[in-house]
Amino acid sequence: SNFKKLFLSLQVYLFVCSQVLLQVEIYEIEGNIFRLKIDEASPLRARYKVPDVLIKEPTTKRLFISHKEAGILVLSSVNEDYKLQVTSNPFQVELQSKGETVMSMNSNGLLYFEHLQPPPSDRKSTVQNEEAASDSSKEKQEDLGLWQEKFGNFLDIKAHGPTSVGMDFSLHGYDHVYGIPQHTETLLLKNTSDGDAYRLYNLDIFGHKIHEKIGIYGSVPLLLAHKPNRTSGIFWLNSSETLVDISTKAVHTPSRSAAETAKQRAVPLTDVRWMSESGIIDVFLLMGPTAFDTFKQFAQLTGTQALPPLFSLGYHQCRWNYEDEQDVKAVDAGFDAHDIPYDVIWLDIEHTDGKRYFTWDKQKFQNPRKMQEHLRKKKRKLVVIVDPHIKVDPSYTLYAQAKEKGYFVKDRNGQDFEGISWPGPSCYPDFTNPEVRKWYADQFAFKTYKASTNILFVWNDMNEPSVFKGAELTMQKDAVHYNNWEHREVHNLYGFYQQMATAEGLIRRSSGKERPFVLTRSFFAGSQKYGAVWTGDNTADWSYLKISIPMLLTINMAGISFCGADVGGFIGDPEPELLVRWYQAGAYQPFFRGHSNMESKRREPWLFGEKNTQIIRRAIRERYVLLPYLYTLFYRAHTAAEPVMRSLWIEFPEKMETFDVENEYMLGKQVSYSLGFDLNIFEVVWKPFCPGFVFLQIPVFQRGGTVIPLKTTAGKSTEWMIDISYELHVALDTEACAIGELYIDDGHSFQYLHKKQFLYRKFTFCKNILSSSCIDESGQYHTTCVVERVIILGFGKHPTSVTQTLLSCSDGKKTEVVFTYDTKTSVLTLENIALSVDADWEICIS
Ligand code: NBV
Repeated sequence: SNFKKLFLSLQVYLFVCSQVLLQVEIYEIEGNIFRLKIDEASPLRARYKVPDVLIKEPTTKRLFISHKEAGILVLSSVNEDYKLQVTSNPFQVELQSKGETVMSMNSNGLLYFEHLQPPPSDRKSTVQNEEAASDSSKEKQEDLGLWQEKFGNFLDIKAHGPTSVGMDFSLHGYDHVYGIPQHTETLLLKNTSDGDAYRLYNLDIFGHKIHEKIGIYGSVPLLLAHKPNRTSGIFWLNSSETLVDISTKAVHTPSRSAAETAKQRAVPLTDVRWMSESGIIDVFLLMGPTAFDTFKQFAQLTGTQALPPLFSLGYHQCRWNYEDEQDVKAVDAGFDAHDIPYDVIWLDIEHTDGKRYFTWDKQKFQNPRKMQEHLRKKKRKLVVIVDPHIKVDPSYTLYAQAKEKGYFVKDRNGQDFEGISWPGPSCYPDFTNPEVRKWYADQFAFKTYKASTNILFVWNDMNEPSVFKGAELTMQKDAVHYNNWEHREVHNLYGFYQQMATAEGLIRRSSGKERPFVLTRSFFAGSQKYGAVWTGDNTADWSYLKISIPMLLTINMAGISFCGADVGGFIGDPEPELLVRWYQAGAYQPFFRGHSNMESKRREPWLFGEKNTQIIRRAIRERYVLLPYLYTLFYRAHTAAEPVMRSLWIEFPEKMETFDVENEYMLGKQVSYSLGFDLNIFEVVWKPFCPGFVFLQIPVFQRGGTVIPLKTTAGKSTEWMIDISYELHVALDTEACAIGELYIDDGHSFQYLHKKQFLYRKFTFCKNILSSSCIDESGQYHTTCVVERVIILGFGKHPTSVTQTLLSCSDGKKTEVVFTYDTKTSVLTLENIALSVDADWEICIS
């Protein structure tokens, strides 16, 4: 009778240890997302619930009870697309979409929840009083053992005792799972039946090996599962040390059809078990059904990629270290002398006064402001490193202030936690405290950060946090943060918060006007909102170039499009061919920075002979020419959560042969990059899974059916290129059609957001007409830039005439266009056109 009773959420209570009540909450969230939360109904003290990662409290939808019987409750979404069957004994939840079981939870009975207990001493007395305990002394010792743990020489005192949580999920019909960066592993997640679980625990591992499941630098607890007709995701929102076990198997189910009676169908199934050291179980089930839907769902929860300032998509030249002002000027001049574009030169830790961040080494950088003015004139930028550790030095203002205000993370005895890092003894700001973040952000104000100017941007390194001589080279888990939370609860958030505060600081120093650029080494779910990440200290070896692709694809899947790997490899010295190949790869990756270690030989692009300089120059120039397309992709990442760099399966979700490809990927929908192809220019290649890829340059292909906007040539930096005209590459599909788009704005401010100062255009080629139209009429941005050249690839016949018409112009006059046609390659080139980028026009070919 109560069939249609409406529920906002379902709350179920479970008992663990036959004494402690757990509360289960199940929600449906707008946009095909479900949330399952499990916490103790009345814990001894609150358990940690990750704050600041979800951009807002998700909007829940109504679920209703569609079936109820002893021990079973079926909840349905309003449109009945989804059903959740909740069983009580054993507790299990099965999630169905239109009758198809997609996921089930706790089907292997691995749900566990270490409920909070009184400390052993209190408990002993309670228990003695009650005279109810078994009093074997061994048992007591084991009991105590759970309240502390030894790690090498480190003793971790667990002030609140054991607190771990875990649960298993079965993904039905799936045998391809991806995600959970960051590991130096393959794109496809491997079975961990060997006992080697994927670990999510941000660590600084210098000289890390490849093909390891230990976590490095950053963590995003998001796993995606894919099968030909569906993609699903599991987002396990927990910032403590987390392990993920994966096991894929074939399950034999009885056949349903009569014809198949004798046979059994083997259906793949992947079990994923998540285990975290503390917190609660708070998990989001992203129901897709497409990969792009899961990206949107994750972005709906954690935000989209911040739109980078255009300069930051250019090439970055870094080294540990560019020594002094003369060095900076010489390297900068070297780029001009060798006609290589670049946008940013970077300063590593040695530029500071004794590793006191926000200061300058007065000998080496006597006039940093003048140096920045010099770079500004060259239309270039500077990035400086700002690590989180703060030198213990009462005469260092930053230290003195933080000390006085009580802004440092504390040790378990309530003293400022002191670790060793580059400056020697150091303390660590507690970025989990909003007041500390505000104070930190204020340090970037021009008047506070002496000799900083608005061309200076920031790099946050060592923010796992890295603590020399610390347990696993990080902060002890029993250190204490804001609101008395132990470090173990917040560990994976430390870098996330530092980048958040830094980005906020850069926005604030410009009174909210300018977009920040902040690169971080450590990251978590949601870091995309604050800037870029890189994969850390890789090695100058071919295997690291190869692994950079699956690593970056995985980071992209986890919502962080703006990522890259050190070009050339940070540690060691690449042989020239490796360096050249790395530039060619990096030019087609979202964040493009050459970087090298202190001990590595100098590596500026012109140091390897004229031939290699020429190839590197060509790769970097190609990057600059491609920037209109890349910037448009970032706009899509920012507004529609589409990853910039995509594994092939994302674009070809039904082609099983793409599911494990990791030496090839798509840049947006239209360009594919492939490590190791060598073909002649403009040769049409027919790929088994997608006919119509047209070869552009080693080893890059344009997908048939697309229009890519490019600049006609590269300039010295992005700022030099503002007025350079555009070129469209139209690659026809088998129907002789193509589409593409172009996004433009001022490249640096928030006016695209607040004042609609943007231009969003569409190019369509159909029935031999190429037309330019507006995608978003609300865009107000104007440019004097024109489309100067159009290259149509795969045009079937020699045209007799080509005309252009400006549609916005009332007379609609047709004018002739000069063209050349190459019969051998079917390439039609239209030259000297001058059609405004911001106008509607048509080019007709007959
Ligand atoms: O600040 C020095 C380096 C930096 O160049 C590198 O990119 C970081 O990943 N940093 C690590 C600290 C020292 C590493 C040995």
